[in-house]
Amino acid sequence: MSTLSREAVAQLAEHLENAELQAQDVTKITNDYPTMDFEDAYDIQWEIRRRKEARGTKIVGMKLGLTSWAKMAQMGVEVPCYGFLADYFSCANGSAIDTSTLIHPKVEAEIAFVTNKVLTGPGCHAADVFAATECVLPAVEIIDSRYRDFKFDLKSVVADNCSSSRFVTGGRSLSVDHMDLSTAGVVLEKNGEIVDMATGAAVLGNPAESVAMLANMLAERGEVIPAGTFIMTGGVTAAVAVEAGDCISVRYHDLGSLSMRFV
Ligand code: OOG
Ligand code: MG
Repeated sequence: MSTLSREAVAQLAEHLENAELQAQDVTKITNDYPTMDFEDAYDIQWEIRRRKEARGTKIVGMKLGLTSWAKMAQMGVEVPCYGFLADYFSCANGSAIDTSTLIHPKVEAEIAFVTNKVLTGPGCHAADVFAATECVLPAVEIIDSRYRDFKFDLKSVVADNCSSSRFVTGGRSLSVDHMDLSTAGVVLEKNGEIVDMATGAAVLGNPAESVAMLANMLAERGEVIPAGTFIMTGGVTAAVAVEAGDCISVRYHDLGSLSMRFV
């Protein structure tokens, strides 16, 4: 049940999108709208998406956030969320990422899926996801909360498209039946030093569960995951802050590696 008027949703979407486009942080929106609910929060996110599409931006995928204990503990939020990926979020493997367009970026190592059949909730589960997966591939997300000092609650972060900002993918793609995603290791390096590591099981036991969760959450709004969707399943480790001058490299078991530098 939403509590905000259409005008308030439109105004908050504009406010948060401007914060993103101008790389200017803002205070969390629940400070001013303490009674807003989750439906309001997703209404704001979908309105930001509508604003971008109206300007010609293409939506190139979806992401889940807060799907590992490492991330939930880091952010103090214990429920996963989803967001969308816009075309200009995508950066090539090995590229230089301009920090002047960002507020306070952090990187996360993730495992991504590409679907080849529509996935529909409620009741979508990991086996449905395996049966609808074209391939899995490595991804690094660069998150950049629009909220001051990354301080938010779940409703505020949902409205802010779950801090989505940039992502890098590439490496090597594999079919899901050629690997065990739960034991697939990931090693995250910053400036040549290992800063964290994890396996795919960090994400809900198996990252396929994260894709199923997306289908089930979208069903609440009458939406599905179309065939051919690129989906990032959420950081396997805590996110690592980066600034201009930093180099990040992530090595994945069987999926190759991804790297980027921040300028
Ligand atoms: C929210 C987004 C989290 C992930 O992979 O867990 C996320 C945040 O931590 O700012 O993208
Ligand atoms: Mg993420």
